[in-house]
Amino acid sequence: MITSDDKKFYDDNGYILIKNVFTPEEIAFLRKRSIEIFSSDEWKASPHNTDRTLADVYRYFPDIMRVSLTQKVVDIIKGLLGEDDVVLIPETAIMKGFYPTWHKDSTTQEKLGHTFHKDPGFKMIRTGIYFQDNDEYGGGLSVFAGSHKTPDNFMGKFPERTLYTRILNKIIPQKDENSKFLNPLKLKLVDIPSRVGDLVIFNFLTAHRGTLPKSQRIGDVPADKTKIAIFDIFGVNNEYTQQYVDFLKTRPEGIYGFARDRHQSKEFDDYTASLGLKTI
Ligand SMILES: O=C(O)CCC(=O)C(=O)O
Repeated sequence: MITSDDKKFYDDNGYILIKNVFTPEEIAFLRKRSIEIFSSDEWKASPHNTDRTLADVYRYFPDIMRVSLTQKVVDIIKGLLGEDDVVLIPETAIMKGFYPTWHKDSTTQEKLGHTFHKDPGFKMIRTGIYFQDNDEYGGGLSVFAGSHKTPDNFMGKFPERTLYTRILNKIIPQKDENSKFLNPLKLKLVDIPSRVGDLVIFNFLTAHRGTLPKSQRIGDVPADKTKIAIFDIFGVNNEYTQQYVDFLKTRPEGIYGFARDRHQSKEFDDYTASLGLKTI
């Protein structure tokens, strides 16, 4: 399913868009079900969730797992990693209304002094299934192509988006691509043009952000376009992936409580094993 051209594109650019991995009906189900969970008390199934973020989703919501985590997805990941012995990291999350700013997924650990992700043996990959198109309202992912091979330039203090910077940006548009701070090596900024049904895949070390609405005002996004997505992380079954999972357990943020306090689910264990995935 993954061709050598796909793998080369992913290895060179640090991301890839795989079209039509899911049917529109499957994504409609995931969107409707997520809204139902967030707008009822169901999100409280885990004490570590919030009404905008569900963590360790599959152990609590196997109906979601059976739609978003399929053999097709696992085969794509194994093809891109070039390995059959792959671990599903216990960090599956559904997020609603989130537009995180530029970062690498290794930025936090690097700020805390970890370096294991710099070893060539560190091979982790992230998937995003977006429950809406990436259009004028955002709803998908933006990346700096090739940034998985460059040093992390987000280690310093990040300039905040304030009313002043937004007004300035309206008068003299400052493109992120041209920012010396965000893009010192002048890499290509790609708003990945994902549509409902597509699978967005990016290297754990790729600089990325949630694509902003074109108006730059998140408040302008209509309710039926609210950004909702599910993210998974996979790693080659080796010591570096284990070190990442150990690091997760040390994260102080409330949402990371799931990593220390694992919910048990035989359905999850059996299902992931049937897909040929390891879990830690
Ligand atoms: O919200 C997105 O589109 C990207 C998510 C993200 O950047 C993250 O969770 O690290």
